[in-house]
Amino acid sequence: MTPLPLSRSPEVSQAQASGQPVVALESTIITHGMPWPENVKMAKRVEATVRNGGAVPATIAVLDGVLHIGLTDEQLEQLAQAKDVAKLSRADLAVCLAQNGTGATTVAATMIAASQADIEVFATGGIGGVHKGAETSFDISADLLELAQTPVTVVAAGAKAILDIPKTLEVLETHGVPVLAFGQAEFPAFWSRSSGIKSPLQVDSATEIAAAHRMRAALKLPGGQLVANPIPLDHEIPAEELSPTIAKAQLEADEVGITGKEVTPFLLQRIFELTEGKSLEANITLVLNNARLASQIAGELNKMRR
Ligand code: PSU
Ligand code: MN
Repeated sequence: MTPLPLSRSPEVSQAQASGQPVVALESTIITHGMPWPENVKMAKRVEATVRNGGAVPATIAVLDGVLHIGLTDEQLEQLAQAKDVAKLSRADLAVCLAQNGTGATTVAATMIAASQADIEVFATGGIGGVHKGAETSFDISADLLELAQTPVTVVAAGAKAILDIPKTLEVLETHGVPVLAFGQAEFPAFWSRSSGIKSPLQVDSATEIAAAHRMRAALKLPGGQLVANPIPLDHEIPAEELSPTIAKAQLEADEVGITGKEVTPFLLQRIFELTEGKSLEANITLVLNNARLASQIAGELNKMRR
């Protein structure tokens, strides 16, 4: 069989050899989710937060045909500044590796890589979901189907208002993905703690999340879990405040005819521009908050037998 060109950073190799907890981090949030230079600052702060939480960060990306599990600061800087980096989801990963290409991994592709590298927990900001108007566009992120088949617990801040939250939850339910709101009954909506929609499930500690992860394996169920961690109170932006901006960005996307994998990056960028950075600041805060929780979960998982 063709061997997988996978390379762990020395820090990640050492952590795994000595049984320390590791948290996976994605790279599309760096290349397509935030503008330079805030993107690289965010990436480094997230890594520092994971270390402070007692775990080792593994930022994942494909560089020149190698699937990297953990990047050096130099690799991170290069990726964050590079123009036209490919956005790699499940469909693109093998082709990029085979062509010796370079690309940033989405939630779906990062889950695949994490699982290959024996990493069980992954922190990000927002996952992809079912877009508004999906009944005609069929735009449903591959992230949702990945959660149904790859055994990684993903910590995100719920779903963005660029997505249709009820439809996103329906698809997750259909595919048997546990959706766990952390510390509250409501499913959080990324920039705000409330969405007006009850979460399918609630958990109140990292220990419970880790135990549920292990129990899923005991049941021999494929797939992971989605932990929906609400943004810290002092940073939330009320839904009413952002909704005209989101509607405007969406209208523009339709007018320009944006489709496929360009939809999410286009909307994110326009929303950052239209809010003059306010949404970006909140976005960074919630990623850090998710990194903190993911480190705790990784620590708890380490205490439990596989
Ligand atoms: N949502 C965000 N920030 C992001 C993304 C989503 O708030 O950076 C990125 C993630 O990498 C996610 C991807 O996996 O977009 C989903 O893209 P799509 O909707 O094309 O599947
Ligand atoms: Mn899509």
